[in-house]
Amino acid sequence: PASTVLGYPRIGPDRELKRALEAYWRQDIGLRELRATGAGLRERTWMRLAELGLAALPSNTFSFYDHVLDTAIMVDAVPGRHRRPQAEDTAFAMARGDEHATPLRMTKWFDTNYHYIVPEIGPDTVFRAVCDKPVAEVRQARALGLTTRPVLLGPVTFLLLSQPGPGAPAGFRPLERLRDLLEVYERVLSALAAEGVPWVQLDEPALVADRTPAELAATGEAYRRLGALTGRPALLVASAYGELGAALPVLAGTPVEAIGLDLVRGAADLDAALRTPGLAAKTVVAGVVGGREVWRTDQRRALSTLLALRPAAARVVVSTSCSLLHLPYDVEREDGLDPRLRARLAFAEQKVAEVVELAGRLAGVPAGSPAPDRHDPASRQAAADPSPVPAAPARSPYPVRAAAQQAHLGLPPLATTTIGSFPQTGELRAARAALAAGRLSVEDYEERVRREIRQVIGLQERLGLDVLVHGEPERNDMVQYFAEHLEGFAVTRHGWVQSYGSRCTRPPILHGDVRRPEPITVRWTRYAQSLTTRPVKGMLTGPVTIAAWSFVREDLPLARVVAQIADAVRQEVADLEAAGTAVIQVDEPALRELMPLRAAGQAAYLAWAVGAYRRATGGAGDRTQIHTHLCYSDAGQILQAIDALDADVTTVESARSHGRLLAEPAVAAFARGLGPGVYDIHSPRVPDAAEVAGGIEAALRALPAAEVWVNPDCGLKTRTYRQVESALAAMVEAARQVRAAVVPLS
Ligand code: THG
Ligand code: ZN
Repeated sequence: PASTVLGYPRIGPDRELKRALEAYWRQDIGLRELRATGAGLRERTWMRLAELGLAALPSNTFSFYDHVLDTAIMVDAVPGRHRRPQAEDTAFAMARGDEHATPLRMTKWFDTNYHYIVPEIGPDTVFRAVCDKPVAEVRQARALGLTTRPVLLGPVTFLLLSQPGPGAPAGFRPLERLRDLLEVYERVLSALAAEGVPWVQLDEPALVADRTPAELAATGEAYRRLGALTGRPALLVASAYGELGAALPVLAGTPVEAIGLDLVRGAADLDAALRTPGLAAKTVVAGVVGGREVWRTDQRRALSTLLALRPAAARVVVSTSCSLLHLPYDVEREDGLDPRLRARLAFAEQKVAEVVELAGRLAGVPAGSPAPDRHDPASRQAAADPSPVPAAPARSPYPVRAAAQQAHLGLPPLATTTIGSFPQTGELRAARAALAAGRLSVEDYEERVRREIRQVIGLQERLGLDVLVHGEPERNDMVQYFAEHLEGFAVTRHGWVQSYGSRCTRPPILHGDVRRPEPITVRWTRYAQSLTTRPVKGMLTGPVTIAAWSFVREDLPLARVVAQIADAVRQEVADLEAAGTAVIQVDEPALRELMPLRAAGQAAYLAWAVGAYRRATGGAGDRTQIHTHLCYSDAGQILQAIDALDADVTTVESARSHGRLLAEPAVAAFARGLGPGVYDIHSPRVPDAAEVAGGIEAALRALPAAEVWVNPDCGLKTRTYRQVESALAAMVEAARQVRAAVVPLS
């Protein structure tokens, strides 16, 4: 029976890759040991997939950091500043930067919580085939007696996800380099054919977003050309994260042997496939098992989709809707979950078993049997959706509030603050583990947390920051923490999912109605405020982000689920305010992430998402300053929506995108507090005051001084105290210098 998956988690069931990477970066282990860890993880994955009965195994889905980055290295699109003798070190220099070079930008991968490294492509980038990695994985699997299907990021998606290199002329688009890049892909395909590889998978998820006629034409050209290569492996072009729509007939008109469809989020591709005659001679790799959801697959429904598809294609292979990268490994290990909930869940291993089972069932239905009647329950998002009614806005217009807040807070222009979290020390993590294991009492643990808060407040006072934070020492993760304190959520013990590089999260599982049994953050914020006369910001996560970074129930429209969370956040805002908190930050870093990939659904999404945010924050009084923070959101593109959030101050990432944000016309029109991050916290590099001052001055060229806030571009959780102390000292010093130089003394 024909079965496969488009990709698999790679971090390791116990985050073995994370541990090895971080040990290598600390120079505790060498490259040999790091490579051995990688090889062990790949072997384990292939053996497990084979054991579960999967017919066709993918390879090259492993990565030491990110598969888009690996693709840039495979085509030798490596900026000169990042070249190192070993490919792994080149990748790490590109991804993380080091004392010699700033890193490439990092951004969200489609509508997921995974982040990829953005390649830089210019008119002069010299492409060259560097096939070592895919070839080495094929050989490693072959030594185990296994034939694999190497997975490559497709050339069209690779260029569409790239950004113009630093020297590129205005208006240059990386896709202009497609023809040159195809030469390299031809060489890679030939090299894989020479290894005896029968099939190669080319991932083209960029085709599920709206594409211009020129982009679709380029796609057709690319696959006609790769298809015409002699002596090549058979080609599977796979989509994911939505429907191919207009791209489907384009691909069907090329000589590729197989097309992969996401029949979960892109269910409309089923009818499109039946109307696409070019598919009749091809294999359709049918993604009927969801790679984004943790719920068990409805086998009857999936089988009916597979049977309906049969007449459209020469062969139907059962598969997943996308790579299983976004799921934890194994739900069987979660013995802390309510068994009734666990019985409804499927993580990566269970999804593979579902694919295998469906392939067996499909094979058991004789070809030519009539397809059963399809019942297509409208998809959840499209279901009749009584969009939540935003609470009547209790707040005055922004200028009125801003004056009230200024009178109350008395902050200087270019006020300095941080995004909320301070470094999570090993000691703190150990204390949390000891608490969980019953080796530390709640009282002792809470005293550890209070000690950390005292240190963080003391540090910020010494550095001279204007708006302080308590540092979030009580939180493992900004979403997990709230999920642990709200009804309706379950949390896992081992359910780690890669976010970027070595960093992972454990997405909570939202399975029931959300309710806040009692205040969650108030006592920590109140304690921090008791230690200082400067304002301490309350720190909350917004309703869209809590939903986006969880696995959510599917029996209610998403807008309704998010509105329930918003009501819980609204109660927390009210309690913080009642406790005397003058500044409350409600982060919405995932606002952009849940945005539909196609324009058609975006306005409706933003309307309900913004409505939920206002429902969460709109109960605050005028004097209470509401902050929000968005990470890697290409904030310029959704600044209008950010404006509609009606927060008083917005902090955003902008350090790594080299002032691109500030150039957006919408920034000049943004008449509220704005803190474009002045240094990149995702890199271990520590900036000096002059560099930060440059960032502040750039902001002042786009915005009036009264609106500019000075802050890092994200939370400081992943940094060390050494890095944070120097960087924040530089930041405060830079703000002081610029204030003295450009802001007239009043
Ligand atoms: N939480 C969640 N999702 C996120 C972020 C987050 N998505 C976007 C962005 N932030 C991604 N960044 C990070 C940054 C740090 C970590 C994870 C994602 C991180 N994780 C710890 C690790 O891997 O060691 C584990 C944290 C824990 O103990 O729970 O540092 O902030 N949900
Ligand atoms: Zn951030």
